[in-house]
Amino acid sequence: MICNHGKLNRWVEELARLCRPDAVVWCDGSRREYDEMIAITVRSGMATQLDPVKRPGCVLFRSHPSDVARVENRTYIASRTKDEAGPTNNWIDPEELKATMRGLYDGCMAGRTMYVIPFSMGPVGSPIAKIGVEITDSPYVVANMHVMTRVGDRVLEVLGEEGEFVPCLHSVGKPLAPGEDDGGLWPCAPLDQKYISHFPEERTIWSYGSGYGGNALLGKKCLALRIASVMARDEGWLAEHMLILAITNPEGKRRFVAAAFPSACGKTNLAMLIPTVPGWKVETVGDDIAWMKFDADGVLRAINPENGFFGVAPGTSMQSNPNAMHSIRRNTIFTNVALTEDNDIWWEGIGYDAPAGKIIDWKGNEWNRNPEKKGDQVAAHANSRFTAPARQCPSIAPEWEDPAGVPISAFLFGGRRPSTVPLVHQAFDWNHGVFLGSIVGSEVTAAALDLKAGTVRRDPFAMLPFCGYHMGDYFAHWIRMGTRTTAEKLPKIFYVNWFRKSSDGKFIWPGYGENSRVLKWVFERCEGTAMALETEIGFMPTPEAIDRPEGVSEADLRELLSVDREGWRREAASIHDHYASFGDRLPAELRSQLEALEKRLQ
Ligand code: SAT
Ligand code: MN
Repeated sequence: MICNHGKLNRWVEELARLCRPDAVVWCDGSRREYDEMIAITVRSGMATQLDPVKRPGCVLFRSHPSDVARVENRTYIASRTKDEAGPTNNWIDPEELKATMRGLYDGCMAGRTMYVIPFSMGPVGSPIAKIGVEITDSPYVVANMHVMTRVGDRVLEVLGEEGEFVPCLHSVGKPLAPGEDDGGLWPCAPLDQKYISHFPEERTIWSYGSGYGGNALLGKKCLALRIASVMARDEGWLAEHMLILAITNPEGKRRFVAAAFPSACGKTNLAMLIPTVPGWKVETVGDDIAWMKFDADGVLRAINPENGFFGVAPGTSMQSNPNAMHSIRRNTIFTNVALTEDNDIWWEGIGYDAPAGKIIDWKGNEWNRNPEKKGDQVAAHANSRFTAPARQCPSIAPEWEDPAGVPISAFLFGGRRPSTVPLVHQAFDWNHGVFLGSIVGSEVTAAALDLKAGTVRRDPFAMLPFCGYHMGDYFAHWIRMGTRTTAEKLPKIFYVNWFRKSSDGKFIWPGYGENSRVLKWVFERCEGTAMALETEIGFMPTPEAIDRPEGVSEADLRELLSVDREGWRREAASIHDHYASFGDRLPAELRSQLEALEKRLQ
């Protein structure tokens, strides 16, 4: 298809002159094109075709060992002023950053093909969807974008001659000399040359030097969260790091819930949960991102802007997430998992021992099954991934591609909190709910990174690495959103914690499918049928209101549903520290929420 969009054509020409690829290819989003991308990478030795019977249409990639995850310390919000980016983002002056990056982009695609990928985040043509165009020199990125977004001619049609798009420029940052090739290895640049840059005022993304995940698939974290959060602030909607699920009661009544958790809290598992409560059903709309707008009736409607799942492989098993395991049976791109002798995949926590025969680890070496406990000799990298089409998920909700979105009844927030925070509590009202979102965090377990074990690493709304502007203004935006419709139409807000531990360090709540018992209470609160106690921290179920799962005693449940006043007083003190970093951009409403909590705890 010929592109008639003047601005887009000029942008592509300008970048072709700067990056100097051998060829420019416009992507049409066809199956033939996807197959060609896979064929190119298999031929070059970068990808391995998996067993056509066990894993039809599946391939395995191994990245460079230095390029295995998002690089937050190389991720920049280059707004005009540092203050606009706020205390939670890395900032460089946009002109300075562009000058540096232009130098890097100069000739960076030598020996490679430049692909132009028109893509839609959200069902093509949905009033909530947005269009992006990614330029990349990586066929791996093209194939992944085919799965994770909606690519191709349909998008150019909607874009027309002057439609709006977010320009996304990506290069692996490894130009080739004449006659040189990658030798079957994953191309990328050294860490100090990696830049994942966002220009929020221009709504533009420039990424250089990494081929992995959110650094390179620019529709996901870069567009759908960092840039979209800025658009949402300006245009009065919400771009959130949330899963969306549908829950249906035995009478057939459906409600939709969106939920935000920091990483490693089981978001994908919750989105695909199989309820243990008889007669109830949970279906998946999305597992990572939600875009939400009020419709003409004042109902908040959400779409999943993505088209696939980019899930963490290790720990995914038929026990923890059978729907994910079924989703990755075919047409799936695996990255950095282990390869079995019969050309299948394997990872730690897949639910069975590695099969007999040679196992090739994520670095491409023969795996030593009995490492003498030296270092972490895992076969699959801890952040290894599967890229799978959402439509392959057995629990996918029939409405998942509805361009109008699904009506949201409730928000859940949560984190890993071994103490203090109960299994579930409900906010008194919208502003109290925004307060709960603003204090989301997980307790640091090992003496990891920069924090002492036992301290809470705050991750407000699970947006810490993804908010494209000042977090204090982001809180204010949430407060403002609560004034756009009536109180009855606003989603109810809940805080959940699946991770309470007993004094002997064991999880009290079994989690996984049993979390449906909490979802049931949430559902019934939205219906107005469930009883609740008013406590210092919010509305809470009585122990009788939650069906007790096997292995949880009455005393356990009472502990899970009690208010730890001493713990919450310490929590309030820690929230003061957390809030101090936002200075005078912290909305007064949240300061008064904290004061009111402290008063109630006195
Ligand atoms: O690598 S991604 O940013 O796409 C996923 C994640 O790290 O959460
Ligand atoms: Mn995520």
